Amino acid sequence: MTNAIDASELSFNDFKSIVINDYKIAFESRQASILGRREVLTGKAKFGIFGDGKEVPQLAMAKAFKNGDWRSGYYRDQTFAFATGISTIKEFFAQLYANPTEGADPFSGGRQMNCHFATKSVNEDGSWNDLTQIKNCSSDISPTGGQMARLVGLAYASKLFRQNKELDYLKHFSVNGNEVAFGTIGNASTSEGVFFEAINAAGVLQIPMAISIWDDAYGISVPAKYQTTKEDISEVLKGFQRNDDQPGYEIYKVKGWDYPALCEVYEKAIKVCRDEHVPVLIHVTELTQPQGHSTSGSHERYKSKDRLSWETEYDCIQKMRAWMVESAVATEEEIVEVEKNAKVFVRNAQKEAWNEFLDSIKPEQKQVVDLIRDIAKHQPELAKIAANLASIADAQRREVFAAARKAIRLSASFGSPERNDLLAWYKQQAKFNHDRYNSKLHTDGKESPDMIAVVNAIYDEQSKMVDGREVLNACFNENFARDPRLVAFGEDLGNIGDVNQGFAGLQAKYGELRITDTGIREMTIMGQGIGLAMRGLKPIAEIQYLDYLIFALNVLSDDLASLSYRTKGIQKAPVIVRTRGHRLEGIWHSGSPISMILGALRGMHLCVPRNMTQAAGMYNTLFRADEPAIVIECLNGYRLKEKLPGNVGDFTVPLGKAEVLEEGTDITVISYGSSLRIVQEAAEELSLLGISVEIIDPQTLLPFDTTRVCVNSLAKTNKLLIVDEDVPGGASAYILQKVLEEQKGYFHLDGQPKTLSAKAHRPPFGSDGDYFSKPSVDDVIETIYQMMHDANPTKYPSLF
Ligand SMILES: Cc1ncc(C[n+]2csc(CCOP(=O)(O)OP(=O)(O)O)c2C)c(N)n1
Ligand SMILES: [Mg+2]
Repeated sequence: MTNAIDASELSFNDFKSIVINDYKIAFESRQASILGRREVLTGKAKFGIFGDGKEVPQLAMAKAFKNGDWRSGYYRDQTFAFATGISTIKEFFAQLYANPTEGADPFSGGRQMNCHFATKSVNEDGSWNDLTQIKNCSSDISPTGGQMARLVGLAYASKLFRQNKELDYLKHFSVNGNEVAFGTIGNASTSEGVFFEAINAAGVLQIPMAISIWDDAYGISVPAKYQTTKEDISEVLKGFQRNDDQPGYEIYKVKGWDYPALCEVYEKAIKVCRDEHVPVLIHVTELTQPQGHSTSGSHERYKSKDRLSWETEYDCIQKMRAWMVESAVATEEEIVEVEKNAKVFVRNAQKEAWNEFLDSIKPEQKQVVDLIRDIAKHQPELAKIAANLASIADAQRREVFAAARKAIRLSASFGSPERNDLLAWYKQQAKFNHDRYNSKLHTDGKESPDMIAVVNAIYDEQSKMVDGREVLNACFNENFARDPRLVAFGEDLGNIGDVNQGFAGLQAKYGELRITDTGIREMTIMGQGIGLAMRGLKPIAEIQYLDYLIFALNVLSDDLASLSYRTKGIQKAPVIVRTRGHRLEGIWHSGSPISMILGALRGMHLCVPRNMTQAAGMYNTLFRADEPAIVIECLNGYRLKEKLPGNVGDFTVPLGKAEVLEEGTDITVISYGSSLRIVQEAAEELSLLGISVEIIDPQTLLPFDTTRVCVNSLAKTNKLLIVDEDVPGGASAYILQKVLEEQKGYFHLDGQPKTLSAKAHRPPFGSDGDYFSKPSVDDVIETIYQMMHDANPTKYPSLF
């Protein structure tokens, strides 16, 4: 049975059964919220946030949502998820319990809080599913408004699929760009900057984005008067309304308890959005929170008696029920029957989910109890650990493993075959637990960057010396010709071909749909990339200067970098973030905040090429792979001459492979990006002083030197210096951890390892500002000389 309501084509009985079915879904959803809260308050789950009070508009939204469409929403949308089949009630509870067993929580593998949904875009081997055949839900995140940036990209993809005929062959991703990207957001979250940025971007781009605002007049305890000008977001946004002369939005306002009006508005709004590719905004007002915001508190603390009684009266389910009776769609008895069945159904689903969760741990509990009891035969004091564990009625995995580890520790001095059995069990389980709790930081599928064949650059006598930017330009040109999925966009990237001319001339050649200027809106440039990449395209999303990455860091960290992990690999977004950084001029054009990136963007690859040829090789790898990455080109390198490889669009630089740039015997210097040229220059003078420097370029910091080039060098030189332009204790500390701890480099040192970084402040403008703030050739020479002096003061007398 279809659930669409088109009264002209329906008999009354069909209409009636659709409405009753809708009511059933809403009522079940409410029961799930009520039971869910109880599960948290009785300690069976840690926290809960539910969609009660928002059920009815989501029924209407679900009706308008077709296969191939996308949702980018927030934690209130469980009713939509039930109505579309994106979630079952049992799965909802499995997520509430954080059940990591395969298939129990299909959205996040037990990793996300409840009501954080996602659908399966990617198969086990990393290949794409047919996204036109499913109702797609991009993985939810908890930061309020965080869904907005990605929403722009999801909608923008439809525009590209409709307008760029070269993409017609991508049958798995789109049917003529007919797909609508549905967003949902709470009224209070519209105060976030990313909301306004996204609304403006979609209006400019004219894309099929349908944003619903669930307005319950609160954001936790803070009422609308502190949130929104005029306390009315659609009123405020009226200037976005399109008219006969100017494109813009269609804006609708509808009461959230009015089921027939909601169905009508959604049908109308989504038709405009889908057919004309016009963004629409549906402001759904007068919604409630029957149980308050979340399980963290009660709303009686901050809502007045009047408000609370209004919420009871205007509860959308109650209103829908009254309408059904008044308009004779259903009798009281019929409704009571639906409600009775729904309660039983939800209760059973909850019980099943809880029992499955416990049953997944019980065998482990029993095994550990038995294994410890066996050891206790020789070591009676361990019997208590086994008894304690056995006595826990609903054991968590943590408790099972804490007991096992304690027993392993306490039996260390009493080796026995029984202890070996426990150890063997523990080691085997560690693999399963890694999969449950730690896997899939990267997609690691068949198109992982690791799997891309290494192709060396080819040079011959005819190879020309060109500006660095021309190497990039040639690389982009060849790849855009090869792969129609590639698109690039950013500030000044289209018409003039970016501020350093890497894309010069390419918009004219490949068209505005593929190489495009954007507004100054870093968050949604990243979101544009994420949405496109989730829908099978290959975006290069540009941040004009590395310093301005900070404006987009939330989107990259919360959404892109966590995507594979938080969905346990069922979604991916191979966005390539292109930017340029390191030393140039002034406080905001010479940034090298690498430790910020290392700290915030685990899950992405971080490429720090020393020149444009290496950058091109990395792009060639990334264009053929399917994981997200950030490439930082050297700001001061675009006009330096480099030799143009004959296979500039094909040669690849593998990620994680460090290179020895210059061999030496006295000291190992690790550096990257623009600093490498400084180190190389310093090494020339040092050789005159009789000091032989081995210079290593890790080329990528995530991953870092997977073949242990650094430690092998250290084994030879026994001295280590790290040079970079980050703050002291920034990326250089990360490199120390990698080389000294992970690669066990400490073992080879014969003196104190050193780091030479920029000063803790940003550099003043002008060459002198650079000289006194960033590591200079003089600084490198003197630091290395001092290290040699420390080791052998006779041979290297003090300089100062
Ligand atoms: C960036 C960010 N800031 C703060 C929070 C904490 N927080 C969670 S929900 C919420 C209120 C959201 O209110 P609203 O958008 O109206 O949605 P509602 O819960 O009312 O449906 C806040 C402040 C968060 N999750 N993310
Ligand atoms: Mg709200």
